[in-house]
Amino acid sequence: MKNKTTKTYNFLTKEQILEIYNMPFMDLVYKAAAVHRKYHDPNTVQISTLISIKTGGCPEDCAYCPQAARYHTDIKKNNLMSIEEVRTEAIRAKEEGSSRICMGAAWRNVKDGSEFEKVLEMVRTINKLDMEVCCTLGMITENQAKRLAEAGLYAYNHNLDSSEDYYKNIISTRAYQDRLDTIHNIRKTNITVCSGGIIGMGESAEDRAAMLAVLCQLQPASVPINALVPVEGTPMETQKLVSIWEMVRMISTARIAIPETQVRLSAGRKKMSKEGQALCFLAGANSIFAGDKLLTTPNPDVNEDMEMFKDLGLKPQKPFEKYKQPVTVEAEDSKLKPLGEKPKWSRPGRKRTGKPR
Ligand code: SAM
Ligand code: DTB
Ligand code: SF4
Repeated sequence: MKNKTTKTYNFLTKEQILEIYNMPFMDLVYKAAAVHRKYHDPNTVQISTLISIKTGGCPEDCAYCPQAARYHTDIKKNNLMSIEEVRTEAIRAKEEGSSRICMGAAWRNVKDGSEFEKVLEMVRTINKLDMEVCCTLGMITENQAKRLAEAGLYAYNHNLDSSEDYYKNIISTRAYQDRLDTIHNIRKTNITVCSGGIIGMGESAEDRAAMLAVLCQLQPASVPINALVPVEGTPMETQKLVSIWEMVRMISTARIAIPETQVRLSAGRKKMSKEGQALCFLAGANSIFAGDKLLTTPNPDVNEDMEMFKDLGLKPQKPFEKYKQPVTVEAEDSKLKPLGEKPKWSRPGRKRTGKPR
């Protein structure tokens, strides 16, 4: 059991990471598997469950995202769920073997007010179920991060998604620095950082290596690797699916570059064979999202996942194996108040260059 400590890490450069990424496939997987075994139990995989607590209608223009209001996608929009609905879904997920709940909201940033108070109560509710609680709510201030920590939040997910260079091609309503600023705010608390990206958006291997180099500096406790799910109506609807070989390369490279992190085999599993996923686990992926839906897109059937776990002899990870469970402070005992800040997150407004490269 670790506390958040200061440690010396071996930070790799983009060039070193690219060299790893381009190793002969067999050498790469062998090396990654060896690193994985040194730092983790290779037969244990964490099962997390996503709950989309507020779906669609997002003001951002992330080119991959079906929840951006400006794209015409076929998703069912929803206002913020009730605390009771979230509790029921979390209990069901726990019964199905999940040890972590990740609540996602289609927000650009968190605003102080009744909706945020409700999210804080959702965090308290799930922490009391003895499950790891993660939130992904967009950009947050230091005070909001502290309030989430006080409520018992275990992790905050905020992806870099790509390299700083390529970011401008996929999002124009915020800058890379905004992402780093939010991560910086989270790191001022005991909340663990979950940050990763998407491959298959037209980025180069150099972009993938550059993103991993930034993550290597940040040393997040968890790194999700998503394969783009091209959704009809988004600017990325015609992107070719990323090959399993690229996915395994990315997972292997993340495992070698950031040995202690949980590497999450995230979006894209629906199109992967079980053999392909087994290669990902061998290469160091030790977490998946289970449940028939991610946030809005389909995910493999839970029974099929359980069958795969049985075939591979994988066991679900218990909660709080890596970091200890936070203590929840009840709303009435809280020392922290909303500050009603209006932070100046940037709007670079750069025009995306049409089709992603
Ligand atoms: N609004 C918040 C934000 O952007 O941080 C939280 C929700 S957002 C949907 C969480 C993450 O889902 C994104 O950062 C992105 O990595 C991933 N994601 C969204 N759409 C995706 C898609 N079509 N394929 C793969 N990953 C996707
Ligand atoms: C992450 O990196 N992937 C998850 C979680 N963090 C929030 C979300 C994937 C979303 C895929 C598209 C969708 O279902 O809407
Ligand atoms: Fe989707 Fe999050 Fe971007 Fe909004 S900020 S469009 S929810 S990825």
